[in-house]
Amino acid sequence: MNSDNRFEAFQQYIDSEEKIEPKDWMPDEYRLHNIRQISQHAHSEVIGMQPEGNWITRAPSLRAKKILLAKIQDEGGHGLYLYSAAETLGITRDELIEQLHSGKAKYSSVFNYPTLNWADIGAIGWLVDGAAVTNQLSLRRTSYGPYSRAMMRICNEESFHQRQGYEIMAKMATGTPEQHAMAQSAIDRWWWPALMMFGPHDNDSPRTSNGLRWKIKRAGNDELRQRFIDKTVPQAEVIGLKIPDPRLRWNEETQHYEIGPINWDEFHRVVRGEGPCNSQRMAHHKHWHAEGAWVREAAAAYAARHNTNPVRV
Ligand code: BYC
Repeated sequence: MNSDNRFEAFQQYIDSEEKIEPKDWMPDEYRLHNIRQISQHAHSEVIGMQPEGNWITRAPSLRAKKILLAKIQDEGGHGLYLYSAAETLGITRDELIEQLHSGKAKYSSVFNYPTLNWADIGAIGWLVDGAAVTNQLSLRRTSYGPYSRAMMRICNEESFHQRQGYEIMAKMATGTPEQHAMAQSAIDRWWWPALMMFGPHDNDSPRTSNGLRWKIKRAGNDELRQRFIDKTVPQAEVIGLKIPDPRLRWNEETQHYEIGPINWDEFHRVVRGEGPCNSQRMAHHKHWHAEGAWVREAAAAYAARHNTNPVRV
């Protein structure tokens, strides 16, 4: 097969909804696109543990603490499945972490905002996991097999996370006036960053065209954002919280909510590293990665001695 035919056969394979597996031939651009997206996703899961981890010692009850611990542990697990999926594309875990530390690899902008009160934990579960699962439900059908299979399991857990966040928000929003005010403050601060998680508008999204062509992405950024808005606005109404957007309105004709403009300057600033917590998040990751070096060395030594694959840490 000459190389043109190879590309054509690859595209036909994708178009017929077959999954690409690690040992299949794939164009380099497809491989690199997946490494970028999957590793960005993995880094987001792991860095995303930080804003919530901040509240483990201050959870308001033992029940709340147990749930939060389990949820954060789930996010760490998601990171591990996704790093493993990225490694099947011929990049090592060390290289992936090095790309995060050098700033070459991104992670989701939303994790560069602080968690100021307990309601923020509810807002993260409800809005951030809610946005994530809206995106990830579509990614279950992504064309790269290991990524798609990781998404199946992740989605089951994320939808549970979304509900635990909504439970916290519902309790606070219908509690004392002070609790209600904390819940409203949390939605005021997390609503727009959650919408930005979906990425720039489609006409300003350089990766979308290849992403859709290769079925790595199964829907555009705007379509997914709209799905999230349409299902979340009524949830806010049920618990008496106001969406912080004076231009929000229901369009009877399109049967969708319309929103005001998103502050893309803020988005680009945060992605560039100038958000409220970027430097804190990276410093924390670098510090604890260095502290964990002895665990990785011990695992590698054990594996060498027992002739097994190193335990992934
Ligand atoms: N933040 O052409 P575009 C979780 C970048 S964590 C930062 O639209 P694409 C959780 C984008 O990378 C789940 N950067 O790109 C964990 C690109 O730059 P590069 C997180 C962003 O890839 C703990 C440029 O902007 N979910 O659930 O077609 C606690 C242009 O964008 C962002 C995922 O990671 C952003 N928000 O579409 C709680 C989902 N948006 O790479 C919860 C997987 C865009 O060219 N990722 N950029 O330098 C995706 O689905 C896609 O990568 C995106 C962007 C929709 C995010």
